[in-house]
Parts: sequence; structure tokens; C-alpha cells
Amino acid sequence: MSHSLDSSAKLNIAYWMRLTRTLDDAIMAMWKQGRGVGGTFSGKGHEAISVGAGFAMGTDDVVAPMHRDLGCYLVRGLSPDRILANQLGKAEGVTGGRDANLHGLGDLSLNILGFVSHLPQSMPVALGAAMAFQYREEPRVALTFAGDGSSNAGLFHETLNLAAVQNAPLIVVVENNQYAYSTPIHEQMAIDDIVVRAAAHGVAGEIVDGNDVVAVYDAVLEAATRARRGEGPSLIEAKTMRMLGHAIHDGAEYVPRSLLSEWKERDPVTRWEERLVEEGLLTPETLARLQEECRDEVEAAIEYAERAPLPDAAGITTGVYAP
Ligand SMILES: Cc1ncc(C[n+]2csc(CCOP(=O)(O)OP(=O)(O)O)c2C)c(N)n1
Ligand SMILES: [Mg+2]
Repeated sequence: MSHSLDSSAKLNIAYWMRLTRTLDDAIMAMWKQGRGVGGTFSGKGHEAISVGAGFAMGTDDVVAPMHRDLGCYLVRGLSPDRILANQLGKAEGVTGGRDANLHGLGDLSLNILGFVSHLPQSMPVALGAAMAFQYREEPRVALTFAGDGSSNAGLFHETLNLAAVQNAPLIVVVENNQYAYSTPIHEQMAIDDIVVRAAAHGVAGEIVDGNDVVAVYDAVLEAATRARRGEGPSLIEAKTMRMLGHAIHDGAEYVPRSLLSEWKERDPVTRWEERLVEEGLLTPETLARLQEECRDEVEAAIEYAERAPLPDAAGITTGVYAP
């Protein structure tokens, strides 16, 4: 258990985890009600990873989250208003209505690199940022994420290899959620642990319980400390479960229900809340209030985003062609 988290940080983490879950649930409900635009992804089950990893980064560090990392965007300062406005294709969304999804959800003023695509196209971009920090002798780190499926792609290996050769301050959190779309992990690879791929490239590797926010936070913080000392890249395999389908259109009928109920017992959000109640940092009453605050914040964001204007059609070519 981390000694670097004081009571207020622990409560902060509880807030970010609950806000992430509440926003995620709201997005799923809106899309099912026909109030969404295009497709969307859920990160249900991934909250300890996205919040824990994001929380371990300094504000000067760069993060390149992916489609299951709503928590990381929130922790880094992208408000639910802006996220929802983007998801609904509104002018005030992060991409100005260009992409009504989690793709492109970046804001360089917050040191968030926009998500390029899965499999894992953000990884070499994050490595580029890490190499720039190293070149300028800045004590900054780049954090990015990849899925289990992504870890089979060439780009994953090329990026790890170059990161190791360059001794770059890069942290890759592999979100091993047991499935890549409908393909279970044992049909994707002949190894039990993805972390062995770190050793193959000369990168430090560690496995963590991806449903334990402090385990993720500790591992990422330690990797960042090592990277700042010039000790190079790290890969952290966070084992978890994708609790819904690949995206909103996918009912995940191919996932055994027993697997889901097994993982539900280890739900990262309620697990952390229960732990704080046990520690006496939350009472059932203060916990209920925190959950209500998150609901109110998400409700307000939905109202804002649904009322926000669509982009002006006259500007449709702006930002599309290089000047
Ligand atoms: C080159 C390419 N092929 C296919 C896809 C479609 N695709 C998007 S995500 C995905 C699976 C990703 O699985 P994983 O890396 O395990 O991440 P998860 O979605 O489980 O978090 C696929 C096949 C894509 N984005 N890019
Ligand atoms: Mg996966």
C-alpha cells in the first residue's frame, strides 16, 4: 500500500473514480436512448487503471490516453462538459465537432495528446514526446496505454524496442481486459502474461491488479520516478476485465457470464469506496453525498452539451487542409 497518498488524495481518487463511472454510465444510457451521435466506448472496469495512472503523473508530464481511459482525461482536467460536447459533435467539443467520439480527444494545454486510434497508434506519438523531453533534458515523462490486442501489433513492438534503445522516459500501461473485440486472450497469444514482452525488448516490466487503484498508482509512480532518473521506459501490465462490449453496438454475447460475475466482485470503483469506508475516511453518508455530487455534475454536463450549438457548416473545411 502506497505511503505517498494522504487522506485528501485518497478521497480525490474516490471522486475521480465515481465521476468516471457516472459519466460512463450516463453516456451508455444516452446512446441507448438514441441521444448519442455515432458510436461510443465504455471503460467500465478500467477506472482503477485510467484514474490511478493519470493521478500518478505530474501536470508537466504528457499523457496519451485511449478509448477506455475516460478517467485519465478527467483527472488531467478535461471537464465532463467538454467531453460530452465532443461526443455529441458540438462546436465546443474538443475537436470542434469534427469527431463525435473519444478519438482526437486531446488538449495540448493540458498535456493530453489526442487519441489517434487503437492498435496502438498513440504509442509512437507518446514515444516521440518522451524522446523530446530527453533531448531537451527536461525531467518529464510520457504515459500511454495499449490493449492486450494492441500488444500483438507490430507498432507495439517497434515502439518498445525504440524506447529501450533510446532509454526514453516512456510508460506504457497495457490494459489487459481479456478480450480484443470478440477475441479472447488465449486465442490472441500463446503466453500467459503480456509483461514478458517487456523483457524481450529490454524494458522494465511489472504486473499489477488493474482493479486496485493504489496498485496501479504505485507502479506508475515508481516507473515515472525511474524514468526521471534516466532509467528508461517501463511497461506495466494491468490485468482487468472489459465489463461491456467492445463498443455500444456490441452486446458481448460471446463473453461467458460467469467471467463477468467473477470480475464484478472485484469492481474497482466500489472496492475503493468500501476500502475508504473501512479506513474511516468515508462514512455511508459522506459516500452517498459524493455519489450524488458526481450525478449532479454529470447531469449538468449533459444539459450543457445537449444545449450547446453544432458547428457552423461554413467552417467545414477549416483545419482539414494544410494552409
Ligand atoms: C489497424 C486497425 N485494425 C483494426 C482496428 C479496429 N479495432 C479497434 S480496437 C480493436 C481491438 C482492440 O483490442 P485491445 O487492444 O485489446 O483493446 P480493448 O478494446 O480491449 O481495450 C480493433 C480490432 C483498428 N482500429 N485499427
Ligand atoms: Mg482488450
